[in-house]
Amino acid sequence: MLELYQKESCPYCTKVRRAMEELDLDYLCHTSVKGSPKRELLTKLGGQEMVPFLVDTTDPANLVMMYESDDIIAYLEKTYGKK
Ligand SMILES: N[C@@H](CCC(=O)N[C@@H](CS)C(=O)NCC(=O)O)C(=O)O
Repeated sequence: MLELYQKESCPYCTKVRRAMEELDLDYLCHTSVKGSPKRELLTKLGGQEMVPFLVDTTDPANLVMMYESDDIIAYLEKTYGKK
């Protein structure tokens, strides 16, 4: 499963959401505003208090977690784009 920690007002998050829409990907969206429990969880998971943050649990043996919108989009296109 793909999980995206994001917030609506963040342009980098918008860019990632659009890419996911274009790739027709289903994902769990965690809206994580400052001070919220989801923000705390994201900081605990990734080590930085920053969105967007992607978690891909599709292969439990190879959990993928990443920040940086461009890196996230490149990963999604490479992993889930048309071959
Ligand atoms: N280079 C990063 C920039 C991400 C970024 O600046 N995110 C801002 C929100 S737009 C952020 O997380 N700021 C700290 C915060 O909201 O707590 C990317 O492309 O993903």
